Amino acid sequence: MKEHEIYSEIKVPLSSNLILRLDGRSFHSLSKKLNLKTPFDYEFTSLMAKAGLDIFKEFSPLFIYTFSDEVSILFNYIPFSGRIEKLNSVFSSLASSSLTLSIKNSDRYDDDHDLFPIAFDSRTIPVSDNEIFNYFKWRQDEAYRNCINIYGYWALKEKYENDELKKKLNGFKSPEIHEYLFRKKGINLGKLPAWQRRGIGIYKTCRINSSQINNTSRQNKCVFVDENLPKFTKDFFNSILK
Ligand SMILES: Nc1nc2c(ncn2[C@@H]2O[C@H](COP(=O)(O)OP(=O)(O)O)[C@@H](O)[C@H]2O)c(=O)[nH]1
Ligand SMILES: [Mg+2]
Repeated sequence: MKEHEIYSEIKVPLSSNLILRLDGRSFHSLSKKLNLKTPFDYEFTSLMAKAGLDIFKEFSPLFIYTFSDEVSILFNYIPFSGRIEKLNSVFSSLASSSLTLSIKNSDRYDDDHDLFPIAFDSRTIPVSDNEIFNYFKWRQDEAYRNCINIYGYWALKEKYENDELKKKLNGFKSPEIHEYLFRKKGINLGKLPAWQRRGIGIYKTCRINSSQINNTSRQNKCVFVDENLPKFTKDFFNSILK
């Protein structure tokens, strides 16, 4: 029967860098079931980052980036010899079980919730060195677009009903949303917490440990969950990918 497993040896190109992107399945429904806060729910976002951190601890990729219900993972090696079935299934299930466990263990979510098992999909994206920055800039731009739309939706929801709300939101350009939020709600989109505008990164960074006993200092690399990401630049990637 083994010969029927015809996809199991399909591999990503071993000479490329590898990115995986996981995306939560039907998280719009999940957000309703869990009564997530709008525009942003910090606790949920932290649990998404925790799922990223669990992946980081298990597989030591170079960089993980998360916003909303998606997680992108950049590797400097190719896990599972690049076998696509393995990559997609293991990483999406690791994220799914991490988030399910975290939600179950969280005080905020009581047992009355019929929390259906959470699922993520996964795709494998081989990129050249030059495209690493372009990829993450694309996702970070999407995070900011998402942030503007969510705040716009949240502010307009008070005033308009479903269909009219959609029409109104579609007709709004982002400077108009900025203006509306500032005028009506006193919210300056540029001053929102960085994690809402730019997402969260997980990567290793240096920490200097000094010892007074023998007067030495040593640089340790430790995993850092960065909720204050800058706008991505090539320099940012050059520094964290060293
Ligand atoms: N209320 C709330 N919802 C969130 C938050 N983060 C993610 N979501 C939900 O997750 C969805 C993710 O978008 P998308 O992947 O397109 O939707 P899906 O196809 O239903 O998973 C959003 O539409 C939100 O409903 C949050 O912090 N608060
Ligand atoms: Mg989704």
